[in-house]
Amino acid sequence: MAGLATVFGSGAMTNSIPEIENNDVIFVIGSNTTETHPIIALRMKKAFRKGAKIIVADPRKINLVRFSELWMQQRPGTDVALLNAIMHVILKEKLIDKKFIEENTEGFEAFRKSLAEYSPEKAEKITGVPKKDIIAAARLYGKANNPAIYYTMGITQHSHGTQNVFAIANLALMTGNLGRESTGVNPLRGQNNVQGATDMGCIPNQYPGYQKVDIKDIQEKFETAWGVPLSDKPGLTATEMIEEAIKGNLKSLYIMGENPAVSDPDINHTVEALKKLDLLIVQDIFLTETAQLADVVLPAACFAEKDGTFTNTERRLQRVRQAVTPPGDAREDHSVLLELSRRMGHAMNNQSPEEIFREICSIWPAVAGITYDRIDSWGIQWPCPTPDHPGTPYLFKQGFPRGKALFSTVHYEQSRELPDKKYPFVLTTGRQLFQYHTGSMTRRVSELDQVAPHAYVEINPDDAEKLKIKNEEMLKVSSRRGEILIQALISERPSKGVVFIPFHYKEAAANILTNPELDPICKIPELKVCAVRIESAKGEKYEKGVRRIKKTEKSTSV
Ligand SMILES: Nc1nc2c(c(=O)[nH]1)N[C@H]1C(S)=C(S)[C@@H](COP(=O)(O)OP(=O)(O)OC[C@H]3O[C@@H](n4cnc5c(=O)[nH]c(N)nc54)[C@H](O)[C@@H]3O)O[C@H]1N2
Ligand SMILES: Nc1nc2c(c(=O)[nH]1)N[C@H]1C(S)=C(S)[C@@H](COP(=O)(O)OP(=O)(O)OC[C@H]3O[C@@H](n4cnc5c(=O)[nH]c(N)nc54)[C@H](O)[C@@H]3O)O[C@H]1N2
Ligand SMILES: [Mo]
Repeated sequence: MAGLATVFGSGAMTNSIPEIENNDVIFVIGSNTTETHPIIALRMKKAFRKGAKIIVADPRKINLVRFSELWMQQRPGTDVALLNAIMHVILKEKLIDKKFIEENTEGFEAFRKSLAEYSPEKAEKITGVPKKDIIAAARLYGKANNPAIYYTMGITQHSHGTQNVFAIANLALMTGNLGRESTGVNPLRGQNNVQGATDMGCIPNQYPGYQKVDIKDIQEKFETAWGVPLSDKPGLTATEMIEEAIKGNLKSLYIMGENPAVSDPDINHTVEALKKLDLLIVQDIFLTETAQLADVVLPAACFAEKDGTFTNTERRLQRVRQAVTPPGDAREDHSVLLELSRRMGHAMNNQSPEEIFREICSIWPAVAGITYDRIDSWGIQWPCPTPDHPGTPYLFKQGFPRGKALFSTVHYEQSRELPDKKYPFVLTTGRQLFQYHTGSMTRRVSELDQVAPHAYVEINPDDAEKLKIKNEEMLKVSSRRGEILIQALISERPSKGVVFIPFHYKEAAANILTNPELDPICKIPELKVCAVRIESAKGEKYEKGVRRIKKTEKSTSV
């Protein structure tokens, strides 16, 4: 998948946001778009009013289901089986784009054969989605002129997340829905500037612009640009660092703008790892749960207090301008880094955000044509290689980076922890509209606290009846790693046997329960599937806003 994976690895949308309006089929899989990307969801609704048909594949009855032609409620963790069966039907009903496959792709034969075993009947057994709906989805997507796929964490946060993404890429490739306007494979990026962070090499094996650290020419290019010798060894991913800290191999850690003591899976384990470090430095705008464990806290300025650029989910570089001055000792992140570097004996030349931006454009060819002047009033989408280039709304118009796109053969694998007698429910975790991640920012806003004041576990009415649970009753939810106290929210959203907890609330942190198993390729944790037990919490003490950490039998840190 080399060619496509480079781009999907960057997680950018292949196509742009305005193009959504002209999709005739919108396939949303594992994205609660109306709550997590509400502006993009507005475009989807606009397309819907223009006649687009929406297919939703999500284990929960999310808001977008109301607008959908078809909703497939798969069991969490079964997307490969679902997607392969959709492709099985597309193949059988001759809805593939033969010309596109011949001209633009490789590996079709092996891929075609791999689909044989994924009949809709078999997929129904694995996924719980009725055969007729799988066939209907294949026909809707396969016959559309401008269909696009939108996905997010429901697809990636699995021990087989990479396989899920490959399956999605296969679906777009076999139907020729890449490299054209209003089509594509579109992962919606989560944070305002996570695209920019990835573009800038906040990945252990790449320098800015997806340039690999272990390629000699690239190593030399960056050594010349920066005037320092550089290592050719890929570093560790964030999740691997926790393991190395536990083993005692990682001695110090500098965390900027993350709160892993609440956002990492199996928090008991994470906190133990952070405590084991010789030196923990945390640079944040607030004294978070992670910062409280630090030896040194560096106060940072927030987005409204600094200059620079943010790059959004459609690869658009945009200017950010300082609106207010930072409070107290808080400083812009880049100036803290410059000062640290100077004190450690390496004074950097580039000081202002604009100078740093010029350096970026000089070492990453895809943005070589962009200047502060050009993005003064409106951003530009990379690639933009020359000063007269208008930017690129959608990728692959002129073919794929590796020449031909490669089909991958992917097979269904079960999630690592499945329900059993002791832990009979599947827990899936995620977000809701009114809170953001670990709540370190949003839970300080009293208006948001009024609408979304506490954690809850969504549970299907049939399950609630069986367990004699009343709405809003306090429950104890436990997994092999820990337990939390949390209110019941009886809801038709999850199916029987599946429960959902938003991970925003430290006093009932979903991540005390989650499974830290990783996808072997991209090292993302399996945050969307683990096994839990649900009981009444009678006699247990619960305090709003007070962190409660309790281990159970097999927390990996015990
Ligand atoms: N309000 C708000 N918005 C946010 C954020 C926030 O914290 N709050 N965070 C931002 C960030 S960083 C991100 S990454 C995005 C994430 O955005 P999303 O990925 O949309 O958010 P999630 O709630 O994590 O999960 C999405 C959906 O995946 C479904 N799901 C669970 N298990 C599975 C499965 O096995 N297969 C499939 N196909 N679906 C499954 C869930 O039911 C859920 O509806 O949101 C961004 N936007
Ligand atoms: N169970 C479960 N866990 C999950 C997920 C899930 O779906 N389920 N989703 C995962 C995903 S996709 C994500 S993205 C993570 C998010 O996890 P985190 O990134 O750890 O969560 P945030 O609360 O967004 O933490 C960001 C921190 O940055 C600080 N900050 C804000 N602006 C600035 C700034 O300008 N400079 C500096 N230095 N700091 C700043 C904030 O105060 C905050 O403490 O959670 C992951 N964890
Ligand atoms: Mo995210």
